[in-house]
Amino acid sequence: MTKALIVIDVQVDFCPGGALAVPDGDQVVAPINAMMGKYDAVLMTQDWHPDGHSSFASQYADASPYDVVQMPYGAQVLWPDHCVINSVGAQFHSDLDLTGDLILRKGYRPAIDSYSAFFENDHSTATGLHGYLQERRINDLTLVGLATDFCVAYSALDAARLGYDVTVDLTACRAINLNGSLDEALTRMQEANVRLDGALR
Ligand code: VGL
Ligand code: ZN
Repeated sequence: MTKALIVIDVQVDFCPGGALAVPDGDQVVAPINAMMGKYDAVLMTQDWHPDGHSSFASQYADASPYDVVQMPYGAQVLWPDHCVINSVGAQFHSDLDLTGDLILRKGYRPAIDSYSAFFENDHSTATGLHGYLQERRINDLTLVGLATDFCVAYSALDAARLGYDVTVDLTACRAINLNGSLDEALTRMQEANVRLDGALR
């Protein structure tokens, strides 16, 4: 069994003071750094949006952040501008250990958002991560990071669907929790046989 730790979006904009701050988002950094030595591979994702990305509420005349709109690929939450390519907010948290093998950027296509590390929000445009993991014979994934109910959950659900053995370590995750999104994400992950480790924070 080859095991990877996948660290999701531990970036300045998702931490307190950031543009899309996840409550206590910075609290994941210490536990994640402490976990890294226990895996054969450590991969990180980085939310990475061009200016004017279609998931930004600022792009619509009469929309506010956290409104939900219909995109050609389905429902999409509109967010405050965040993780803009090359901005400070898109950088990893400055205390995060970057001794990893791979940084995977996602969300860089203007017309489509990408929560999952595996597929964009149309659930069919691949990021290439599955091929990377297959070629390295990695079949056991532990996911941690931000946010539990969006990018962590979408990644975990896709990974389970692709046949990986998937664990989400809740002690090293924090949630946005928008209109029940956390409960829904936890239920969907349980139904998909994603192992939920540790107590919810
Ligand atoms: C995320 C909303 C928008 C996340 C990224 O990392 O969970 N959420 N972009
Ligand atoms: Zn984003």
